[in-house]
Amino acid sequence: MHHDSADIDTDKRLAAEAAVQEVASGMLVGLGTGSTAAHAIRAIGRLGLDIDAVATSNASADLARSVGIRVRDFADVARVDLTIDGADEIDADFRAIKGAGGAMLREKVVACASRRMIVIADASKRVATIGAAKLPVEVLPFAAAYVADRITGLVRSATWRGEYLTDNGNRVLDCVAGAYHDWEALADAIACIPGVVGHGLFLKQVDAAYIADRGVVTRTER
Ligand code: ABF
Repeated sequence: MHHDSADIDTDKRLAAEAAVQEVASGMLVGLGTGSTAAHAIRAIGRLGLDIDAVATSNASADLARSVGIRVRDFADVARVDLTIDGADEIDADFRAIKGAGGAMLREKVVACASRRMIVIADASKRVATIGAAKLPVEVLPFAAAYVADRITGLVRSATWRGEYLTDNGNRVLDCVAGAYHDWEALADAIACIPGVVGHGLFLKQVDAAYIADRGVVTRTER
């Protein structure tokens, strides 16, 4: 059966609306980035709870404020109660690739600061093994050529995302890792190249996933 983009957007919204039921008054909530996370932000706004939030991108902060959510500066925040964010790929072991939207560094910082991190997605993001999606690496512009040269030895391909700059003023190298045998080793190898500021491999941060498939939302816990 043909599954068109309107159906996929409905699934994104249903996953988001299911996950935001975990948000309660008094929480400090981490807001993700992307079209699925945007559904969650609008749904949180509709809940009308007394919460504070931190955002993983300027776009999500703007959206949150526009729907009446109080957004705090993350620079003043050390701990977040619950973060809800999208992903590009997620496997059964809760390993995820994130960052098609370019916000993976702030997303990772907020995810790591969070007591609980939920991924919301339509079923197209659920994969047997991660690695086909672009794995974005955020690079200090000063170190561009050096990092690209080092990364080339680690992944199948690495392509600059044009002139795109992240909210942090850094460049993005879109890599394809393919079917990798040891994701922890790859994550460590990328992270320790001087000039790499962050990357989109989320191996340990995700606690739960709400995935919607043709209108049916399934929650899984790590
Ligand atoms: C963020 O938005 C990113 O980590 C991920 O790349 C992207 C997913 O966007 P969408 O929900 O629009 O597919 O979660």
